[in-house]
Amino acid sequence: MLVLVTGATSGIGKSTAEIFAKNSHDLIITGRREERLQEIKKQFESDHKIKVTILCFDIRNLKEVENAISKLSAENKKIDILVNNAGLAAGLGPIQSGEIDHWERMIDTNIKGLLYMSRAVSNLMIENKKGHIINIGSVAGKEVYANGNVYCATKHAVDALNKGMRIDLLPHNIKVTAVNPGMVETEFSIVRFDGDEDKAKKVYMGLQPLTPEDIAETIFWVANRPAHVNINDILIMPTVQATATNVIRK
Ligand code: NDP
Ligand code: 8X3
Repeated sequence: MLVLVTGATSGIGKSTAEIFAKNSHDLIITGRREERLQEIKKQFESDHKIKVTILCFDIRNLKEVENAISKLSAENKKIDILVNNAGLAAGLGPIQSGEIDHWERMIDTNIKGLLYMSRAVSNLMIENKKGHIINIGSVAGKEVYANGNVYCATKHAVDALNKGMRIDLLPHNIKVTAVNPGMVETEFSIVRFDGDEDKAKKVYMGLQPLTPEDIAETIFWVANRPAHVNINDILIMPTVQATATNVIRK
């Protein structure tokens, strides 16, 4: 299988790329941090004897997305699985004082970036007469929590797009799945709090969050169901987290 993972430079995306690499699948990995992409390529190609293609671009930029996908070799255009993972939360505060730049980053990345990638890659999948799009949503796409307003809205949009894509791509033998995690310890909270690592650590203090590997294993399982089986939607939480806000801490 050839697997394209967006946002593979850290967290869930990197672990997802790794589990497919360990299982001998070729990869196309994307992100903005080229040095990290190069390191990952070098490591995976030498450890797992697979081929890794790097696409370094900002998913918010339609031209960059279309360029990157249209320039893929004929072999690399036969993408079996697209993991729409690149995304972020920026800020955590009430709507009346929300930072416009935070809102635009989240909307442009989590909704528009995901749409640009899905449009470009689903057309290749239609040509190949098969494919599987795995959208990384969130518990924030299932419920809304205080101060999560715009992030929750973007993940609710992913939830809706996941359903819409499944309907539209049904005649084309393309599976569509959403994997929706609760708290996963990655660079997510560092990004959310604009680089404030102390604040980010507090999010996971006194509890055992999910690891990016937990989510990668779920994605890998979803991707490996028989041809006639599609997993529509999964909500996966740490055992100590019942809802977005009901968490047990020590
Ligand atoms: P990380 O911050 O560790 O990883 C985010 C990835 O997205 C990075 O590889 C980053 O790459 C990429 N990315 C962000 N913005 C852009 C952009 N403009 N263009 C291209 N790539 C971009 O966070 P996670 O691994 O936690 O997040 C992955 C996904 O999981 C996100 O969609 C997030 O919303 C979702 N999620 C996370 C949860 C959590 O608790 N961690 C829970 C539920 C869902 P680079 O910076 O190199 O561009
Ligand atoms: C990330 C999970 O609860 O921080 O999507 O919004 S949460």
